[in-house]
Amino acid sequence: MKVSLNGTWKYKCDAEQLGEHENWHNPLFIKENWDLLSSYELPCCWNSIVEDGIPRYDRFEGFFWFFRQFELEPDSTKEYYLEFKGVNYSCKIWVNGSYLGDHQGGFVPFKLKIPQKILEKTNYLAVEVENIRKFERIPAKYFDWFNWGGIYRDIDLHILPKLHFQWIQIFTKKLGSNSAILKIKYKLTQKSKIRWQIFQNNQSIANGESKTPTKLGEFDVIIPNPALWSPISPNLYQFHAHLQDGEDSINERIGIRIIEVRQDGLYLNHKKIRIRGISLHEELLPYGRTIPKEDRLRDLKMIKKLGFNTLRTAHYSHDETLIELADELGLLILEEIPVYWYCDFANPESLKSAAYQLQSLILRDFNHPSVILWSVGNEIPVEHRNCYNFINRLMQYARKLDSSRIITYVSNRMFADKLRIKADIPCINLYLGWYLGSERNLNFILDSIYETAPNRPWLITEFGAGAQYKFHSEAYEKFSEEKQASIITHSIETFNSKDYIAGWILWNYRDFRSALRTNKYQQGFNRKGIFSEKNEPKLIAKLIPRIMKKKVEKRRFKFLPKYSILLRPVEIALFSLGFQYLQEIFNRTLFNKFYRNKPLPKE
Ligand code: GCB
Repeated sequence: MKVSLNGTWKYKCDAEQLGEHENWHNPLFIKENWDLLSSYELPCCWNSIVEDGIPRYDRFEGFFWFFRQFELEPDSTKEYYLEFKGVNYSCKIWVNGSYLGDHQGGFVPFKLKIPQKILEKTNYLAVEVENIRKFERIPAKYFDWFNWGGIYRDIDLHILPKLHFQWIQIFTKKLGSNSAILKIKYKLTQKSKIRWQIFQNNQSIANGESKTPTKLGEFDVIIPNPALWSPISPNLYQFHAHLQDGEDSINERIGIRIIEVRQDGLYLNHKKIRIRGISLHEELLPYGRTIPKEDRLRDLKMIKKLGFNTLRTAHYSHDETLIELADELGLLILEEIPVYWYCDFANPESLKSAAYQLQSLILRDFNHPSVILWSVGNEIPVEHRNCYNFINRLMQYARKLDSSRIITYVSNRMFADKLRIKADIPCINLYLGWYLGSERNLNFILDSIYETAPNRPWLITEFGAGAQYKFHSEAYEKFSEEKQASIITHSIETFNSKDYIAGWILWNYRDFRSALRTNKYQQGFNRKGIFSEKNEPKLIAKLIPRIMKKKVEKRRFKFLPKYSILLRPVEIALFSLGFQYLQEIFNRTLFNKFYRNKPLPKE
């Protein structure tokens, strides 16, 4: 049984970090202060809390406490777990004054067991949350998105029999011309037999049971004439299993589909597919990350309507609701963990944290047919040995956890990246025309980069340009809608002219908040959205359906790009001499101006 703990909570900002010292987790403190504490509906980002008309914690980074009371009839035959689906970044949890544990990592769900002996009829839950950016964290200190804080995804209490399912993983192992083989793996808390059934449109189409009781089990199921899942026909099935020696059961929605990288491209269900994608940050004002389901649905419907077939959930996992909607609507999803720019790659604790986040994400989303790719890093300095090893180990780990999806990372090194040959598909971010050179050079540059990992399909994981909504310029000034439209149009046409490009992903769907973006057009927002932060379409949003459909001639430079390898030392020198250092100073200055470690004073 699952009981939602969403709803009205009490909260207290702890800018001075007094909470632990003054035992705010103690039920005595909570009871005594109950009427004095402010209330708010959780989940939410604390940045969105409005007090007397003022968003006092809008740019606050620091410590915050949340308190809730819940009632139950403790039952000694049951186990009790608290589940938090997203708390940024780190938290400590107490029930009735007893410490349950902590969690690090702002974008993955976690569960903590509540020992039976500490439960009472009326229980007091205290959660200390902290979102200070630190070099050893994942993401580290500087990133190009807003550092929302709080308990911003659902909170549930699970009341389970001692014998229950821990997880179940289902994937398409083989797809023949008129049948599919599904592989099903599961883990229980104790040995039991299971009985299972698969439904298609509420009709049972297969069933069975295990022969011997086990804790870890796996079996194959053959599905004749399967209705496959794809963006064009997102067919779904229902998998149901229950324990023969207990009461617990599990229901998973699945899709039958296979994704493969072949030498000449990406194949979905043995048919070549071209990725036409767009990225999205999990942010919508005024909600921050706690976006209502209807708004997520509206975004995805618009993305499909414009002609995209893929969404990159940049740069961390979004709420699982979004993935469920993508399963239903038919959108391919590229997921990633927030290993981003300069992390503490030499620190084993950072690697542990990244690996933990990867494992949790894979476990959470394993059964979603829309998810086809795991990326373990974005724009990281792979030319450094520590980073190379870090990313390589994460890719190996991801392969061990999931052999049914594409494993990769995203690079912005044109020539200096020697690791990309080990990724299932090389991915590159390229901002020609915006940060570097002109989009007119893309044709040649692309063919040159391709030579660093030839004879394989490539993904262009980012490209784009910024524009302020309603800023028009006949002279194509930077940040005008015209300039943005022109760079993006030319880029898409060039990508479509290359056989080796399996697809491209435009940066970004909607303008999003970022401490790094402070010029007069940006004003705290990265403006590379094709929609403004208020969902107003820019010029490019109107043009995109036409650009996608336009037929382009195939083009290729043959001879010169072969020598592109000679540019490797130049790029390495650029990145290692000074660039990283300058970027660090630049970021630090902007971040220090942007975030506050105190709430705004009361009027
Ligand atoms: C990138 C990053 C992305 C940034 C984007 C930009 O390459 O991956 O996080 O927001 O560029 O706008 O510069």
